Amino acid sequence: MAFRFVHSSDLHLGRRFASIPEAPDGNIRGRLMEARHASIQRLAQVAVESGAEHILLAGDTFDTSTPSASVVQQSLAAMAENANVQWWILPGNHDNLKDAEPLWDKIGREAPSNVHALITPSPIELSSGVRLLPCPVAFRMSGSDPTEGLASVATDDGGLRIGLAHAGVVDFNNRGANISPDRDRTAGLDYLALGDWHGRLQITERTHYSGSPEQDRFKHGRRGCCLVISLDSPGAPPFVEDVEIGEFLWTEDELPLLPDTDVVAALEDILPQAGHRDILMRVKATGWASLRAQSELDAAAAQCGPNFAHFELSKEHLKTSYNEADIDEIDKGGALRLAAGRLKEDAESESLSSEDRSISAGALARLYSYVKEAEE
Ligand SMILES: [Mn+2]
Repeated sequence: MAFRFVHSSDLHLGRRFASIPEAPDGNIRGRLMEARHASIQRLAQVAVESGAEHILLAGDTFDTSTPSASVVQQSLAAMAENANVQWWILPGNHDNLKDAEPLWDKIGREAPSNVHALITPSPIELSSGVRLLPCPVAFRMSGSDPTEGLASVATDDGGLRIGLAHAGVVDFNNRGANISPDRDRTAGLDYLALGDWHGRLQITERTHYSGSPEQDRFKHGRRGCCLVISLDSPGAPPFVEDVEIGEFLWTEDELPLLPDTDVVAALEDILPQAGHRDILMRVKATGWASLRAQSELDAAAAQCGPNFAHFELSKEHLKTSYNEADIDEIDKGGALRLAAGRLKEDAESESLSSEDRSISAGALARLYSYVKEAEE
């Protein structure tokens, strides 16, 4: 019978999401933290539904080396709820053995019987003929490949060998301590479960990053998932199933504009159909738009933004196309018109630096919107 387990990583329990601005009456940071905690229950549910008894967490289960007592205790209590599921927790770089020593001591003392901290690199028999080979991160910036010793870890009986480690393979973070991309082969592993990279990523047939079950940045473009791995027999290729369990979608979408684009319709076109409350969306406007179109776009963004968990419109890469009609709308004559004309000249000037040009362009766009607002 196949040996089946769940692979996840980078839960970052207790992360505070300080980079997400809190809405005045909102609680988005609280909801994001809560979703991280809830991923424990979701992982257990996937394990139960797929008939897996073991969940391997490939590092960074906790966001810091000193999580609060309530983050730790509530996490352990959530793991204890499904007594038939065994949790195997690997120290990662955020919660490495050295910096997080009190954390691992606490887990050692207080963990329920189905939660196991992998604080030594000794092989563990998960099931008859199935060995887990953990590579705990000893300290941050260790400078060496944490899986280096795996080839020499003998498991004499010719059973399954499952590696568990936390580091980059390609040089994600320039840490100079990356896992050799052929480690699965050189260490005779049936599967190598990795953490560190927060998006889902396959390295080889046998080497995978599950990614974080809840995303925390805009670059991955899909909800977080976990992996259900089935190993039929030693040497046979693993069967890997992605199970999407993330509550929040983080998405960055480009909004390409031309001077004649209907910006409101173009924005509506790229908005997701439903579920806005659980979506963090960043819209990156590019191309060209008139002052009028930019002001309409701002108004449309202000209108739809509150539907979302978080919404931001970036116009950093949007250039302004000027026409006399827009400048006329500011004023047909007088001081305002003079100021507008001067800003337009500077915004288009070849002799000014691009920074000065964009300051003038921004000021002109703001002047235009103030005038439009005052008219309303
Ligand atoms: Mn991480």
